[in-house]
Amino acid sequence: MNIIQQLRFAAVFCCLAAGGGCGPASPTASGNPATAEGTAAQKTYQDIVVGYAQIGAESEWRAANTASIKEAAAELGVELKFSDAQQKQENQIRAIRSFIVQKVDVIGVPPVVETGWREVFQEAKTAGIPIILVDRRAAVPDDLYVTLLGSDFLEEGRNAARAMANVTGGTAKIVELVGTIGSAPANDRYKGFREVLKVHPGMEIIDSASGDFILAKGEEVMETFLQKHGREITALYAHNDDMALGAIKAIEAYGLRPGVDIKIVSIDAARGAFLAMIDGKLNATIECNPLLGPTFLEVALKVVNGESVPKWLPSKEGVFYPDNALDILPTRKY
Ligand code: GYE
Repeated sequence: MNIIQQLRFAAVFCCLAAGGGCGPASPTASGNPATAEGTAAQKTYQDIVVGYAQIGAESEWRAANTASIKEAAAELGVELKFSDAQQKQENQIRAIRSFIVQKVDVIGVPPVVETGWREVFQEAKTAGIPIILVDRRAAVPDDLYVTLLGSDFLEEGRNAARAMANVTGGTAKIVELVGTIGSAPANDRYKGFREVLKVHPGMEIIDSASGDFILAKGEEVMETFLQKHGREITALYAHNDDMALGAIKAIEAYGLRPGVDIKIVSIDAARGAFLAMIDGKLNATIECNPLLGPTFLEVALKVVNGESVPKWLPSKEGVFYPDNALDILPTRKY
């Protein structure tokens, strides 16, 4: 985390600890009835019903995110309506509409792609149900969602390029496995990486294609890269760990050594990445925290109770290398 992020994180944390009220930059939660202070009964976790329109189960990250939401709800006694859209935006939209019909108090959604949400978010707003964006951003006007909880994907992309410079010594012919096309993390991880590449003229991206954040697709696309470019490839940047793990299989099948002949940097820092680093097959992973359940529900309750929350609650993230992967693995929660 750079200093600006640290300050921002500290500010957000203090703000939350102080119970919201973060000044003019922090709009009041939309969608809940205005209540005169002291007159309305404050709701508790047991009083609220929350809908979560999950994307699917494409990765270890996503599985950890789902578990975090479900576990936090069970622990706090929140009634959770959970839906799995199997990677399809139309299913997420359908789930949101069904939550509206069921009159839930708050809806959480990680938008699978950035665009195409305006209409359904407006429907939620009209019904007085606040939307909390969890994990991924949506391209909608600010008044259509209360807050975004999640990572700085641009910074993750920059950190991936910095890590790539570290592990390659600044000279590399890179292939890139992009995440889901049109998703906020794929867009930003693509852009952030290229920003930092500008100061490393010895590092060049020679090919880039989507593996949709899925292990099997990462393997498939890496096979194609190898058929096309063979031994010219000296490095791989994967937008998530699962695609890197799939690519590792393809590299081995091709007869090259992942982590040695082809240096690999990926994003998420899930346990599978730590195991690959311990095996010497992955050279770095950039952390992206999926354990958003407790904060999501804390914010949901605040919003229901009419408290203001910051427009973005960024996660705190690190960068990991193989040298201490073995020591760190037992402390990893996902
Ligand atoms: O990196 C990837 C997952 O949106 C941050 O989605 C998330 C990404 C994560 O499938 O593994």
